Formats: sequence, C-alpha cells, structure tokens
Amino acid sequence: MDGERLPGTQTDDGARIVTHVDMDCFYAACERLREPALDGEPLVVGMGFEPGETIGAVATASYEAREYGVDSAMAISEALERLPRKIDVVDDPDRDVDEAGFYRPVDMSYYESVSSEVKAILQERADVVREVSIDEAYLDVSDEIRWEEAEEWAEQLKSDIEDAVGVAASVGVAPTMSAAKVASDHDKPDGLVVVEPGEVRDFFADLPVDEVHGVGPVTAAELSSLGIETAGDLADADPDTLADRFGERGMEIYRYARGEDEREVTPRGLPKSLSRESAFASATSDEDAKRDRVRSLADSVADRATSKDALYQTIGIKVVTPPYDVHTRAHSLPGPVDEPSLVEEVALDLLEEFEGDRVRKVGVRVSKLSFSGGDQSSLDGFESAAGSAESADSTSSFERERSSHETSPTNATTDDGPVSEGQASLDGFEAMADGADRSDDDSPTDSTGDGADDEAAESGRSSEGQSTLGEF
Ligand code: DCP
Ligand code: MG
Repeated sequence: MDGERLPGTQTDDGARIVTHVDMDCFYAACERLREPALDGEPLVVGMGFEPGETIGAVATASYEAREYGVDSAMAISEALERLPRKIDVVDDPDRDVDEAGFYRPVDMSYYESVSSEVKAILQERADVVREVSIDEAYLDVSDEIRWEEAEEWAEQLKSDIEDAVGVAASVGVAPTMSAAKVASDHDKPDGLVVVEPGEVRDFFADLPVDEVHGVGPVTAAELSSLGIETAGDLADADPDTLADRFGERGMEIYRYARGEDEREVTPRGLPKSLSRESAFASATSDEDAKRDRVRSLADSVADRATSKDALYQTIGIKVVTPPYDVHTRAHSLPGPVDEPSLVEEVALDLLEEFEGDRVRKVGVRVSKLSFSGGDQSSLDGFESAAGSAESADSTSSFERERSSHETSPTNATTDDGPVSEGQASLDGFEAMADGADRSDDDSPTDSTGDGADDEAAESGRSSEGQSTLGEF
C-alpha cells in the first residue's frame, strides 16, 4: 500500500461526499436532442404560444433565450414580447429575425424517457441515489471515492451523461446536500463545482443570499431589509432574530448558510450494481500492490452487498491504464450468490490478464443483483460451474460503453423554421412520436450485457431462479 486510504475508510472529519446533479435547461436540452438544429438557438419550451392561444407559461428556456429575460414560470405572453417567435417575424420586414427564437410545446413522456436514461447512469455510478425531480438527484459517494478524486469523478460522470444520453448536467460536490445543491447551481450551465469540507463557509461568504437552499425571492427581500445580503451575512446573523422572523425555516437557512445540514441522502430505488474503485498515487506495475488493492476493494464491495441483502451473479473488475484507458472484465456465475471469498477470487483471476501492465486505477464491481431475500445458494460444486466470461474495453466509465444517438425527426408543422440558412435543416421532418422512438435503442447499455436483469433488480423483481449452485 502506498499510504492512501481506501474508499470507504476516508472521512475527512467524517464529512460525507454528497453530489447534486441538475441537468441544464432540461426540457430544452431534450428538444435539442431530437432536433439538433435548435442547438445554440434561443429556445423556449412551454404552453400557449400557438396562434389563438393566450394562456400558458414557460416551462424552461435555453440559456440563449434567458439572455432575453425569458425564464421558467413566466407567462407565455410576456415571453413572446421579450423574444418573439421566429415564425411570426420572418415575413415582417420591420422585425429582426435574429432577435427571435424558437418555441416548442411540452412533451413530458419524451422528457421522462431521457430522464430515465440519465437516472440509470446515476444509479450505476453511486450506491446511494435520491432522485428528487425529473432532472435532479443527490448521490452520496462517500464510500466510493475520496475527496481528492471528487473533481475527476464528477467530470467523468458529466461526460458519461453527455456521451451516453446527449444532455449536459451541472454537478456540485460538497459535504452536505444543501451545499451540493448550491454548488451545482453555481456555475451553470455545464458547471462543476467541488466544495471540500472546511471550505463551505468561504464558498458561501460572498454568494447572494438567495442562492442559499430554501431562500426564495420573498425571503431574500425580507432578509435584505435586515441588512442580510449575502450567504455570509446570513451565516453571521443573530439566530434568534432569524427564528423570530422566519420561525423554524429561519433556523434552517441559517444552518445551511453555515454549511450545517444533517440530512442524509436516502436512496430511492434499488442499486443496479455495487462497485468500489481506487486510484494509485501514480501508475504502478507492482503486482502485489495491484492484487492487494483489488483484494481490499473486493472485500469492501462484498461487505456492502451483504449489508444490503444483495445477491450478485456477475463479478467484474475495472482496470484503468495510462493515459485513461478503461478496461472492464466480468465473469457471470450460474446463479446469484452472496459469497465474499468468491468476489475476491474472481476479481483476482480477472486481474491476471493485466499482469505487467502499468495501472492507474482498479475497481471491483458486483452486478446482476437480486434482493428477494430468498435462500442463498450453496456454493458446493461451484468449481465445475459453467460460468461465462465477458470483457470489454472502453474509454468510459466502469462497465459502460458509450453509445451514440439516433436523433429522431421533428414535426415541421409545429416548428418555427426554416427562416434562414442555419435553420434550413428544421424543414421537412416528420412528426416524432413521443419518447417511444428512443426507447431502448440508445439507452445506456451495460457492457456485460446484463442490463435486463439490472432493470429487474431495480424494479424490485428478483432475477430468475436463485438456483442452488450445487446443481451446476
Ligand atoms: N420546470 C417547469 N416549470 C418550472 C420550473 C421547471 O416546467 N417553473 C421544468 C422545466 C425544466 C425542468 O422542470 O426544464 C427542470 O427544472 P430546473 O429548475 O432544473 O430548470 P432547467 O433544467 O430548465 O434549467 P437549469 O439549467 O437552470 O437547471
Ligand atoms: Mg435543471
């Protein structure tokens, strides 16, 4: 060992490593996914903008449209004043088509299909995931990474989402949920902000007070009347005054501004896999060091599986070689087990292929999980079991292959173009039938090919037959 702490043993004063993921202008990003000609254009998604309609609101606006003052929840009539529809101004010589934008109606089922692709990645990358809205989730990755790795890990998560799904996320990493949320919002769009333990007060100090989680415009105005303009002011304010004025909520925002937030990320949904990975201080070809690390990770993963009452059927490793080539290997057992020694044995076997290679990082993962709590298989006869070996090399995250998209055509009757050369490609497309067209074709795939069973585990169904391994 090189003195590094293993994942799961790091605490940095016991601070959790909480990640908040929030997609950028999510509905607009989804629209761009199936209509790439909208990239870079001012785009408003909402209701009530068609001729004859007057009532409706903006669901979201692309960042280009926000520059015109259009934003979520604004009345559509107001949005149209600030940013007219291209289609309405294109034939009007008195109006500037460059100062106009595109409008699209809300299509929830499509956004939900994109959202579930993103959530599948989050569920795979962290054990503890709490999905809080269609485009937002908290992840607790304290047991999976160390603070020193947080930035690289979050960068990888962002690029995995971008590559596999095609939408951009902003990510914040901090010791508490409230600070992580502020961090993810801080540098939008395409933001990545890591606030380490001990830095939270400094990070908050100069932020406008309305950036504190739980402080809306009305509260911000009231706080301003008390001379509290920044989160730092709020952190230094007299708690009794805040309690008198705002009650329990006053104490809550006071604590958040001070970086105090006891809430734990409680999971929603079952994990699809459990994994641990650990980086070496520098790439190593020391076989003992590699094997020791894999052994520790295997123990740690097996422990977690046991503590979650999870049985696993696939055991895999990840090996990252310089510069950042990710290799995954996995072995499927004939039936689901909870057998820590087997995790270690299989992981070490799989590692042998990398003998002599310089290795930057290793990981161990169990997948094809089942949570039915049924009788655990006996391992008798495992040696003769007909397990299958699988492998994959990828340049992306553990057990994931990057998938490309097929974008679907859009509806020429509802779009606003074409109005200029740049928008010519908006013309002539056919109607898109909801999210159904995207379905599973370009959903993230597991390179071990056991995604279907992962789905089953996630939805609470058990994998088929927890067979007694003695039978094999
Ligand atoms: N939404 C809505 N009405 C609102 C706010 C949001 O219909 N008043 C929908 C549209 C958003 C989605 O929820 O795309 C996610 O909400 P966010 O607050 O995360 O906003 P965006 O993702 O659009 O933008 P941001 O980049 O600021 O996160
Ligand atoms: Mg968002």
